[in-house]
Amino acid sequence: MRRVITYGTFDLLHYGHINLLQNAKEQGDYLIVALSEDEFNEKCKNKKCYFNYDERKRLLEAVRFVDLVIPEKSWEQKVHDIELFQVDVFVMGCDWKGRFDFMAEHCEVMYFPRTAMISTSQIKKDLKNINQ
Ligand code: C2G
Repeated sequence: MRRVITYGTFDLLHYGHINLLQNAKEQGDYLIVALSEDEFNEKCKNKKCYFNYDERKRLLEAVRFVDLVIPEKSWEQKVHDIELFQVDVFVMGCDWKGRFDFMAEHCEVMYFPRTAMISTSQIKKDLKNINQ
């Protein structure tokens, strides 16, 4: 079984996330999503999510490309995750291109194009404008 992993916040789950998850799943047979916990988002990624961890996890678990959701608690857990879950492929969107090349010692590293014209922050901005 070829195992794939990806990491992210996945707040206000949208079709850009789904495209990434589909691309990731297509690289293997089993997709693990390491989902940023609320504390990690706030302290390390400067992100305040609309949906909390449990709500984001629930949404991801309903996506047919996703086989397992685990918590992302720190930037440093990735190599441990790769070894623990015997991961073959690490996938991220191209906005991270190069940032995780060090992982190539442990598994394949793949970056996919981001989906244009959609992001969680843009959704929030658009909704704010609608209500003004
Ligand atoms: N993404 C995408 N297209 C978009 C928006 C997001 O392909 N229009 C991808 C991102 O490149 C990322 C994944 O979807 O690979 C999740 O995006 P975010 O939830 O914004 O996650 P991020 O803040 O990039 O967290 O340790 C790594 C971090 O946890 C990644």
